[in-house]
Amino acid sequence: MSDRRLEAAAVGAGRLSDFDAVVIGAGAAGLYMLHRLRGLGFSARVFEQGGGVGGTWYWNRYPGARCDVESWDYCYSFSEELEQEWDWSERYPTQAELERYFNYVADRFGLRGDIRFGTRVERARFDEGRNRWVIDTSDGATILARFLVSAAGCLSEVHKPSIPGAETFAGIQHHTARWPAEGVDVAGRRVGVIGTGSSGVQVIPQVAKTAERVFVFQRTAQYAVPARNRPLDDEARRERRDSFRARQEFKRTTPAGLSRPLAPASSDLDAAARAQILESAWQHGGPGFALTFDDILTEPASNERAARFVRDKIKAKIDDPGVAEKLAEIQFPIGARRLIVDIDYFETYNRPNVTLVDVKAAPITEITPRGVRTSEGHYDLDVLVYATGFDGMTGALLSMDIRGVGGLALRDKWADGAATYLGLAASGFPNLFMITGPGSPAVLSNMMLSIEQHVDWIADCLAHMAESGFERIDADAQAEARWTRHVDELAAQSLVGKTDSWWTGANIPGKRRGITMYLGGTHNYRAACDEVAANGYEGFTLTRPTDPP
Ligand code: N01
Repeated sequence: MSDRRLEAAAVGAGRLSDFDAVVIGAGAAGLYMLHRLRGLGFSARVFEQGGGVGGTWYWNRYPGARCDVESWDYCYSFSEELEQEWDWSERYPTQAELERYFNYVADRFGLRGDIRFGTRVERARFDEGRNRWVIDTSDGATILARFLVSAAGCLSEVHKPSIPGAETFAGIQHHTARWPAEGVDVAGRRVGVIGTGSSGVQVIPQVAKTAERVFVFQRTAQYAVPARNRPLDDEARRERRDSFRARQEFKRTTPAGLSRPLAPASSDLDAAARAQILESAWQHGGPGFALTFDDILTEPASNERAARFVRDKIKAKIDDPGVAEKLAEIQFPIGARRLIVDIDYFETYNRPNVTLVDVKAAPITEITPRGVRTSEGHYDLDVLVYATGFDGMTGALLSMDIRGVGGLALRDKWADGAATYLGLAASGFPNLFMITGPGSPAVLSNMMLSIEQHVDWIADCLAHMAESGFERIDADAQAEARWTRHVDELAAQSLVGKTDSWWTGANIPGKRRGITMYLGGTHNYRAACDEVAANGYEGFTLTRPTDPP
């Protein structure tokens, strides 16, 4: 049956609705986008595959899951009332507290009524004749929308490596990002954890507290700096609330969107000054350690000084010199992969029930019904935890079948790498916006700040279109090519672009290697987006219904 006839059948069955905008995802980005759309008087519908709001903080329920950006920096700033009403209890918020926050926001702004939970967007195609997106959802409905906004997230598409025999494991197995809400009882059990990225580093100390044995299968040793988490007392909360607006303004002027002071160049300092700065950053704790010097990601010598400092700190925490060596044998520049922030991670290896298994030296060969086999032996397990990460940046977008002008599939357009204009739009996909899409600072920044910046930019663009009678916007191919080249050039100057990680797509077999995030800093990125808007959406073609085709 043709698409039009399918639609006609859907209308007949009462399954077709027409909205100004459809938003994919009810995480931090989707919730705020819905709020702004409502403010513009747009009819909108959000589709969320999870059973509740919060996105990342809905799915990642594993023990120890916690944000590593400080609570008062990792929250919305669009509402002064919200900022006054909500209190954070710790320096770094737990998954549970963040999920409560997003539920509070959904209720506070009455957003739930426009969200369809447990419903995935499967397909979306742009109908050029009507300038409408035709969207098919997992519940069998077809929806028309003038605008389609992806708030699907940068880290939503789970990566589970294909290991021979994985399906035969007879025990309990879960990916950290699909952890069951009711939890998993590991008490007295033998637990294996594959992966030592941010998720593995958070879950391992927690399961080690009650499990009989924990086997950590480490392929790549990683830097981690202490979180130095602590509860916030009334005084600390008052101080943060009072300084919230000023901190928010300051964050907008910084490269990563964090409220820490800007760093000096390592090469401008003598050895004593550098040592003092590194020690004080270590004592302060948190991901800002990667920003200790402003040349840390560009100057190999500056990077190596900070890297050596952390490797020595790691070794000093571990009782067994052989284990210490394996944990501190880190062979990439610090900060070139997402710097991990830990709570008692390395100390956990001093427990008698925790064993580090070096699967770089002796790779995993198969998963059996009873556990994990490496080239050196078999590890009997009752529970297997996959802390193996995500198909980042493009995974969620490409898990849907999105087709633009002429039926071009986004998957085909991006077969050789994601090309976007400003990380907000893709040429040939009119009226589609991406929040924190590839080509924007995204996960290299404070996500809440970047989400608000994108949502505000999109909402302002929609308001401009409505006021000026435009019904269609598409990024120009030349503007997209220029921006994508700029993103690539910035990546080439940084140590980040030269290192294998999920940031560079190296964790996904067959994925084109290359960094898809904008490395020029959120402050410069914001200025670039603002300039495009101020120049009448330069680099985009806007069309009125009366314009000739
Ligand atoms: O995933 P990862 P993640 N055999 O890709 C290993 C955010 N986040 O979920 O490095 C053996 O970093 C893989 O090994 P290797 C944050 O942005 C934030 O931990 O490829 N091992 C690696 O050790 C973060 O960067 C927070 O050699 C295999 C691990 O799995 C991002 O999410 C908390 C393997 C994957 O690490 C992703 O972090 C959590 C195999 N076949 C996450 N396949 C906070 O805010 C994969 N691995 C604190």
